[in-house]
Amino acid sequence: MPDHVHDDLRVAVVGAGIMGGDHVRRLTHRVSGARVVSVVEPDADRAARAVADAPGARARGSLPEALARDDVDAVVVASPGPFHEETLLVCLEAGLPTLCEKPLTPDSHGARRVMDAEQKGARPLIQVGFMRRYDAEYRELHALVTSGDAGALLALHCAHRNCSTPPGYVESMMITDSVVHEIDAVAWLAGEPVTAVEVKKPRRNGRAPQGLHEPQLVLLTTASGVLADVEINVNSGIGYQVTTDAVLESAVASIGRTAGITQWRDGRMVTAEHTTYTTRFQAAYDAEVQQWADATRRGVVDGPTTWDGYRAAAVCVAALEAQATGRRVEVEYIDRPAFYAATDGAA
Ligand code: ISE
Repeated sequence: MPDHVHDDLRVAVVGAGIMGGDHVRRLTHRVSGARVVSVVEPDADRAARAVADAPGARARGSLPEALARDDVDAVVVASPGPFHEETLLVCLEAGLPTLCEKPLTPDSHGARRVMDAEQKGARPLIQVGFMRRYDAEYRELHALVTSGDAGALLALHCAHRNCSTPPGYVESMMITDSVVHEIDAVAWLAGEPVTAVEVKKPRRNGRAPQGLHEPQLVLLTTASGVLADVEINVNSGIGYQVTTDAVLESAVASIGRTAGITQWRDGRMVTAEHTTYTTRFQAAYDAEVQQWADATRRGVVDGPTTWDGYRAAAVCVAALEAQATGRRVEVEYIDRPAFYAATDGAA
């Protein structure tokens, strides 16, 4: 793609499940300066539903088939995490800017292979979909912490609650698919890496599917000692809630109470609550994808990079060990290659 794209960015979307389908609609109806030309999805019904939402888009059997048409400027990857590495290597080989949903890869070895391939090019091409950095309240909290107005950040209490898990969701995904959001957000808010992880398992919720011991408490410690406790509770049955209470030296700040209108009726007070991430974070996803499309047309990546994806994957490796053993595990990182700017404050 030329460094400056003047017409619409022509996007291939890989994966048309919940998130991919959502991105196709977003790119078609809410993002300016971009349009979907190809949808790559093995499930024919999903592919048909996605292209029906995007006039002019076609379903393709594979990414190489889509790229062979020579009409793709950029790629959005929204397939399951274990398939990301293979897809990203194809995108990098073709020199295409790519927005990859989290996790970049489920483990840090895969993330390193992607970094190695990316560094063969002239500049970073991949942005990782850590969309919480684009949520208005997360940004306000980030601004409060970085301003220093309320003193240093000391601790974070995070709750991450889903209604229920989809088929195929296994215990490791509590870390690699769900808490990976907090893993990035905590490092971003604290402005420094997570250095150690512990996982505590309270009494098991009998409603959880077989094989899932949950909820769990994931304790993340950062380089200067900020401690974040994350309640991961993915079969809570209560709705979709992501909240953070931040303890600073001279303030406590609370974000994520996003419920809708309150009604008083039949002797009860009822407040609507989100039930899924696509509505809870819709505005954040819209802002993320618009900003990505704008930056891509200017020939830059201005959001979380492969380095942030690698760093989150390294914490996931430690967290999986902590989850399996009950021990506190230190996180091991390679040094940041000069190719990647520090993006703790990016987005
Ligand atoms: C899902 O993949 C997401 O990214 C959601 O934000 C998260 O809440 C959920 O637990 C994940 O499975």
